[in-house]
Amino acid sequence: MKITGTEISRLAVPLRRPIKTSAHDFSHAHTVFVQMRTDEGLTGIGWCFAFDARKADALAILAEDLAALYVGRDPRAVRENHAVAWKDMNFLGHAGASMIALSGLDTACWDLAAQAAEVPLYRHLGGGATRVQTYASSGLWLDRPVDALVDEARGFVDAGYRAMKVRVGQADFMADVERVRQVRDAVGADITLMVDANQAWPESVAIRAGREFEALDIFWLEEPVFYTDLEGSARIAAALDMRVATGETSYGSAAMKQHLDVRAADVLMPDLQRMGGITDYLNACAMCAAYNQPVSSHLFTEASVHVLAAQPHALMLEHMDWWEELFENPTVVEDGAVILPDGPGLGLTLRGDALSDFAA
Ligand code: SMN
Ligand code: MG
Repeated sequence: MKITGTEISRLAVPLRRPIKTSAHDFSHAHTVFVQMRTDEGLTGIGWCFAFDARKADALAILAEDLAALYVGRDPRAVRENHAVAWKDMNFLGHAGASMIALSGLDTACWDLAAQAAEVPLYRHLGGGATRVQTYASSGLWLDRPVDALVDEARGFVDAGYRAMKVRVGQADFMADVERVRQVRDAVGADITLMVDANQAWPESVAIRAGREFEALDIFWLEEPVFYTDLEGSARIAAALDMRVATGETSYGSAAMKQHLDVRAADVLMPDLQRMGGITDYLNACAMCAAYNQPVSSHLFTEASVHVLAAQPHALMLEHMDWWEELFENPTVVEDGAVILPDGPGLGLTLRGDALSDFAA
């Protein structure tokens, strides 16, 4: 089987609930959508994105450049294909835009490899789980007035979620604590709550805020400090009884190893596109296992669920609804878990009009 070519489409996908965190204020996922074709009529899909149209245009050019390297290669040799792209990326580097551009292609190639084996991707990766515990994450943004925040939290429970993440990170951290307290009161003790500070706090504030969140039985405190401050994050993780989660902003499994070496957090949450796709995400998962640390995900629910279903040490899949409208069979959440699709590969069926509906 050979890859014959790759179509790259630029989409502007509107977010149902525009994002507001201490680091983001965005309304669209400007998406680079990848369709990798084979001589046997299979199509593998993947995608990457930016929050800005011109940045996504730049990603599309880089993805087109890397896609040429896949032509004529066997899609089942995913790691070999990845190595070819990896070598080519040496000049621009294994981080930033070039890494993000690789992720859509590498994901599409894994989709093809599993389709060729006629099994769902999670089975191809050795997974047995047919459902993965998840948390609602496309909402509970920082700009919600507290009444709306509480309503949204109740809505997630009604929709079948058993866990959700509230954005924090205000300079007045006690205002965050009060908002989270109101959510806790509304959803009750049985619902798992996480908080995400999106790197906003100095170390000392993060520790004081963390103590308050511990009293509210918060499952994890995410990205308390600037993402390169691994030692600061490690000190926060050591000072708190609650879990600290981080890793979404760092690139590649090598960065995950640096996190693990200094015990920067209790849970790592590699981001599929910052891992450059599934190949290096799997490498990061293997290292988490070797360091006896749980592994989670960041964005990209549809692809990450396959990776986490194959990790016995997985802890909570992030559920984001951003790309759901592209597919005839959007992600199903039942009783707090994402149900793995049973079709071959990623198991996603692109809606006929999706690419034209959202064309940038
Ligand atoms: C996040 C990251 C990027 C965009 C929106 C929200 C957040 C998360 O850090 O972890 O979901
Ligand atoms: Mg986060």
